[in-house]
Amino acid sequence: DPFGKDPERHPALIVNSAKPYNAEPPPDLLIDAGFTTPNEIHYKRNHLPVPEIDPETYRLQVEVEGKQCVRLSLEDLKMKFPHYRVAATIQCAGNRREEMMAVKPVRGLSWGLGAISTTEWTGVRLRDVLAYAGFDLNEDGPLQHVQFEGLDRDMTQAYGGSIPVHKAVDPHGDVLLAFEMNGEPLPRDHGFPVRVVVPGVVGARSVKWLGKIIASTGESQNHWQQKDYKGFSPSVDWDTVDFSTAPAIQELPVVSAICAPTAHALVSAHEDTIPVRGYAWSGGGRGIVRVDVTADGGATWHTAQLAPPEGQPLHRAWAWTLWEAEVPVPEGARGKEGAKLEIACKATDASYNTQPELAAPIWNLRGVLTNHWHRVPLVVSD
Ligand code: MTE
Ligand code: MO
Repeated sequence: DPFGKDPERHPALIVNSAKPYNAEPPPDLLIDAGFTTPNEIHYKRNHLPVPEIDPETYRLQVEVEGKQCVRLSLEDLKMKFPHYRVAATIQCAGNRREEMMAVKPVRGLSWGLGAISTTEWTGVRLRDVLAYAGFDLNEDGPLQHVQFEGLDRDMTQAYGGSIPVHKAVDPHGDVLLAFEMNGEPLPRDHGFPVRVVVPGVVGARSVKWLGKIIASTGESQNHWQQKDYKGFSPSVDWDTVDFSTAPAIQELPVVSAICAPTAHALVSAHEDTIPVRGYAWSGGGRGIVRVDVTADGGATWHTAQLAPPEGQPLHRAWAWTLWEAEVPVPEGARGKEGAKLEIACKATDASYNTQPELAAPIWNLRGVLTNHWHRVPLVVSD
């Protein structure tokens, strides 16, 4: 069993697939801990068995095309470069896929709203390591991509991907080679001993168990860069899809979700308002400027109280914003036992992007980029 040496996991996680291990925290647990997600309940997304890596013999290969390859030990990484701490949310492209599946089946794991988590990462800057390996930070040259390769592999391939060079070397881009997660060494599930953290970009590019970095003219040719993690029209199906026609997902669109109450929860017939809590986040460092909640299908909206992360600039906002709102029970349902209602939320980011109302117009065969209004059905009870 290639998965026989996978680590132990927290029993509260909802398992979407055991081998490889893919799991998410239940909605209330996801935000109950507050701004940062405890490592044990951070969602876990593995495509392959978790590799066993000896930190003593670990070497990171760094190659800048046209220069000699550099090999760095874990100790080298920690000693040669300044350390940075960055609070960043990582979200899987498939977060909330189960809602897209409800429109029409898709291929992929059935994620709820928990394939997103927030961490204080500690590591060194990718930009510093690239410069050390000979990358000229001042030249806009032919090397337009930075590729990452993981040490997890099966018979045919390793996991990998790439990001555009401007993100990789931007001093405000905060791309880290992280060795700590919330002040602890990276857990095995999250990439021990070193992973990339690409803030504001789809989780798929934050390559875990990092083995190799290549600054290159071309994009990564890895399966997960070329043949997966791309968006298509709702009219494209598995017979007609041509993955070469769509760009690899990098920055993600704005998203939000209601974590409490959960679906089919009871609203007391004696209460006039419903306390609602959730998260909102957008890609590209676009901070959240507003979250609106409705209990009447969008006729009226109640603006949520935001708890934005402290000291995070609005256009370099890598971490999510938690929010809460007191939403009046609509006239028609107030005090009426058995009445059904539905609450929904949508967020607006710093570029005034907001979420589409419905899933059907953004449906795609891989079930990625689900970001329509998040809806939660409720029942009034005594
Ligand atoms: N890196 C490697 N080496 N192998 C993987 O399977 N999964 C990617 C990314 N990095 C993956 C990887 C995907 S799709 C996501 S969403 C994130 O890791 C998940 O990170 P997490 O498991 O720490 O939450
Ligand atoms: Mo992912």
